[in-house]
Amino acid sequence: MSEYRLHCFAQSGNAYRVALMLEFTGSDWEPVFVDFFNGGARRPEFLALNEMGEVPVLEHGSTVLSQSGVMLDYLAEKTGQFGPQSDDERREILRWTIWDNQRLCGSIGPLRFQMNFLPEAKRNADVIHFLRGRSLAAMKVLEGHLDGRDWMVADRPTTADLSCVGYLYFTEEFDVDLAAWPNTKAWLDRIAALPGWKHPYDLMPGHPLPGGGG
Ligand SMILES: N[C@@H](CCC(=O)N[C@@H](CS)C(=O)NCC(=O)O)C(=O)O
Repeated sequence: MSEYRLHCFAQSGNAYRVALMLEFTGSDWEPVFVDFFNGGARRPEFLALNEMGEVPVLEHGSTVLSQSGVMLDYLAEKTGQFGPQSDDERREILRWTIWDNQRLCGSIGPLRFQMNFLPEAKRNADVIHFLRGRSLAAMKVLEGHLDGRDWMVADRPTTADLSCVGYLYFTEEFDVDLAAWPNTKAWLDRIAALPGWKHPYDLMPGHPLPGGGG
């Protein structure tokens, strides 16, 4: 059995950031497929791992973690990579990770879900409009922050970068053309050029979905 086990599925940007961290750090890890679209995160055995009913979950020996931000922090500490080198950096990484979870991926994740994975009869144009507004507002903050800088927090990539990219390699699935977001595009290309980078659909199991989409 691998040292780390990540409960995940290919369409999950929340899981992607942790899978990417495991890959970038050369960790010995394996994905454990959660059949999310068929209720896999609501089954008793999954809820026993994470009472929040959310993917991802990371297992490392007897340590079981939920919340990707916690996992990134844990892995930075365990591997000595992508972590802070000062108290100021630690606070900045935390600040952007919380913002990402709440505003950036916290808006894009449900937007993409509404647009791609919810059965068409259940999609709601008002909800999509609302989430799209929030997503674009957050992307504007990101685009502005990346103006004149290569990485989110430091002069090197940190877990703040890995957190924020969660859903941004799926932009065509929520109808965003990165040509209009040059700083974001250049930053995504920089991350994709790091050794070990893989697209989420190549890194985690479950793509393509049997019925199409994602
Ligand atoms: N802040 C959490 C978000 C996790 C999350 O929302 N995961 C989605 C799958 S990508 C989920 O499990 N959603 C379950 C639900 O909305 O009920 C994290 O970063 O781990």
